[in-house]
Amino acid sequence: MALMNSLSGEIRRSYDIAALEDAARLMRGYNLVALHAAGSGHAGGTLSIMDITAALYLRVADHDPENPDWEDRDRMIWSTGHKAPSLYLGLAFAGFCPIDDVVLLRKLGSPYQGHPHWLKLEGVEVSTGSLGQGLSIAAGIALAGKLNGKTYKTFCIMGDGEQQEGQIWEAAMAASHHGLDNLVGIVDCNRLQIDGPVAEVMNVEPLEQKYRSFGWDARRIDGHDMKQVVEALESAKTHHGKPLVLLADTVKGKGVSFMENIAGWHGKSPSSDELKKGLDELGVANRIPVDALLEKSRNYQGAIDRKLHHKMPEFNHDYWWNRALNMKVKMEPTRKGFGQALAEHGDDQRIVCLGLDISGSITISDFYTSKPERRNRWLSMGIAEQSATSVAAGLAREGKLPVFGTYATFAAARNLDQIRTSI
Ligand SMILES: Cc1ncc(C[n+]2csc(CCOP(=O)(O)OP(=O)(O)O)c2C)c(N)n1
Repeated sequence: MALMNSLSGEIRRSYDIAALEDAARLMRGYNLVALHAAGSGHAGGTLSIMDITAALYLRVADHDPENPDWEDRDRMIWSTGHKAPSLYLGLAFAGFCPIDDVVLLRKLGSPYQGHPHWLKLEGVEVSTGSLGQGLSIAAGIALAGKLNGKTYKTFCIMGDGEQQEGQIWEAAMAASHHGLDNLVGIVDCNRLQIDGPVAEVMNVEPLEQKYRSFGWDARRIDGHDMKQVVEALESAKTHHGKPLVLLADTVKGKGVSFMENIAGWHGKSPSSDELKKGLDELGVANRIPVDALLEKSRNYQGAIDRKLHHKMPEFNHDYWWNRALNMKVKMEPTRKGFGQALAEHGDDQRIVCLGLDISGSITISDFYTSKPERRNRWLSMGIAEQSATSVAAGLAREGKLPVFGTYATFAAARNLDQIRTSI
């Protein structure tokens, strides 16, 4: 089935393989425009998951854009929340919201936030962004389905780097323990994360064997072969006995040659030239009203800027810090000081640095970049903040001086109990 009228059971629109391939190409194009208009966002992973998104939202999942909360709909949980633009385009192409509105990505007050917010846009099942949590939510939704005697399926979209989070494996255990054969995991195996190849940051393979040993059925597919993707997702709809995971081999940045397989395109948006080149390569430049979309985005931003301007107090003099010439100083982000201090003082053999797949951004990697002899004291921990916190506690117990860093939200809230108990 697919996109349907939940009252009459009629199919609203059906897509064959060629139509899905075409939709995915167009969705990739809109994705590039939205990322460019936002000036930030995640190009690599949104492009790698787009074929699966098109297949799921336009053909495989039973859902109804006129009735987003239809109780029998299939549920799609985006554990990998940074791929939100793909989710928005899946919803938009399915008719849940206007396609052109997705260009308001990441704008203040817009429903199309950088990470999905379930209260802002219909069709978004849950808010996500902190990696590793979606499979547990999906397990809860699947459990509720069983309790309520429903036949819907719950699909959970994850990244391969994300598999490093321990919570995934707690959820995997719970899913098989409770016999959740109404749960389908989808892993976007593009083999890259922020700090580099998944195999080097923290190897997660062999995923097939891992899921099987946790009591799941597992199947590897080519995540860009639309026929294979549709066949796998459609057979997942009738799968029984165990929870099922589809491990989809994909290419990060798929469809745009200069983005493909480049870790640096993880969290980057295209410039004007790159946008033009990308749309040409995708063959959709003439099918997307780029200028009108960018104008829409500019107008929205202009209105926000004016609104904010009116809210700001007016002063007789310009008191803003660092404006007056006699007090001008060089502005640098504080995180740079972190890296500089580590570069300067890292010769102390007790110092060990723990990387959490965000190393360049917070500059913790400056510890070793110009000092290769320190490389053995650089410990990549993957996307696993809780375990790394306790690993740091163990290192400290043995006299090391562990330095640990990631974004505050993952290193003060997520691992609070480890800090409270051991550190
Ligand atoms: C708990 C948590 N830690 C760190 C991050 C920051 N972060 C965002 S995306 C990402 C890499 C994800 O890699 P992967 O799952 O392979 O996704 P993909 O490469 O497909 O984008 C990280 C570390 C996060 N969002 N959540």
